[in-house]
Amino acid sequence: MLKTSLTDLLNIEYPIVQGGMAWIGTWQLAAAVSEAGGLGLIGAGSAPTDWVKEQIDQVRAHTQRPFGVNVPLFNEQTEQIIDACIQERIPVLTTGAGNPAPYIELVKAAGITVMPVVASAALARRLERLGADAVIAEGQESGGHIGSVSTLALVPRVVDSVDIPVIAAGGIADGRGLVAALALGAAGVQMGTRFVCSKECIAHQEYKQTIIKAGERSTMVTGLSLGHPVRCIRNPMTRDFEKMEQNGISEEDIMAFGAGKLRMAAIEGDVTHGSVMAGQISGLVADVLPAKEIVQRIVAEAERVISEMLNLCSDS
Ligand code: TUI
Repeated sequence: MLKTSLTDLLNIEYPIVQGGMAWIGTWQLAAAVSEAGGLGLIGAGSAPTDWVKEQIDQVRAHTQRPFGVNVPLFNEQTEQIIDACIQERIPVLTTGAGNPAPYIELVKAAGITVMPVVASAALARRLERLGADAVIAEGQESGGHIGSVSTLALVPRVVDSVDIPVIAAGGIADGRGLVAALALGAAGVQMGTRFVCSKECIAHQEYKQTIIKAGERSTMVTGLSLGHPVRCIRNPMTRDFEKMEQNGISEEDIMAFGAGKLRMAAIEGDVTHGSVMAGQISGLVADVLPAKEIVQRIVAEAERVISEMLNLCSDS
């Protein structure tokens, strides 16, 4: 069960992709998710190219299964990182926070499967025409850098606009979310927040506990007025950020204030002054589990929900 066009495309067991998260999407998590039968991703974030190469080597040393690298397109070394991915012949490249049109042909020519994150049906259509193998339709429930459309509205629009597999992201952390995504026509899901609270994720314990303590109303979006919306858990840092935006502080000064804040929270564990990027689904995440158990529980729950739904349709 749970074989879809995505499991076929990626040669993976379950239609579950890990979000490629800056700082904390390291080889430990990527290898664990891939070993569990999903697709693990290294999050290049704003890291230098050499770091990404080391992570690729480490994933390869720990699993034979397919994996990917996520490159947010604001990384100053985007071109070098993509070149390194091509040299390394990684199985899958995902992109985020921008339009990857200039890179698709080159990456595809290296035999790499390309799956851009999109926040609109129009960009999904354009990228399919340029050769994208699948798209990740990411709703504004997600953590970190986001678009403006919610998952429930975005995914069916993207599904109706392209013929390639669509991966739903944003607001998904359990088997019910996976089934809902499949019901919308998606071929799989991508989850970030759920995998932050995994044993293998290197995020600081304080960061994981902040997600566990959060409810569904605990996040807010910073940077909307600057055109760089980022969802994080509300804390003194987001309140300061909000005040700066309201008081018309210059974009340059606000960006300088924001610099380094994700590392401060995720690595150093300063969840008061740092940026705890996480999705609205934080409210549903209640424990830290091994990545394998996260994947297995989601698959078992999805299968149970699907069979209950089939019962709803049976005559007896
Ligand atoms: O990339 C993400 N989420 C991220 S990247 C990141 S790293 C960071 N570090 C410090 C400060 C801020 C960020 C944290 N979170 N998600 C993928 C994503 N891509 N969400 C939305 C989009 C998107 C938006 C617009 C993709 C394409 C797009 O197209 C615009 C265009 O040019 O048409």
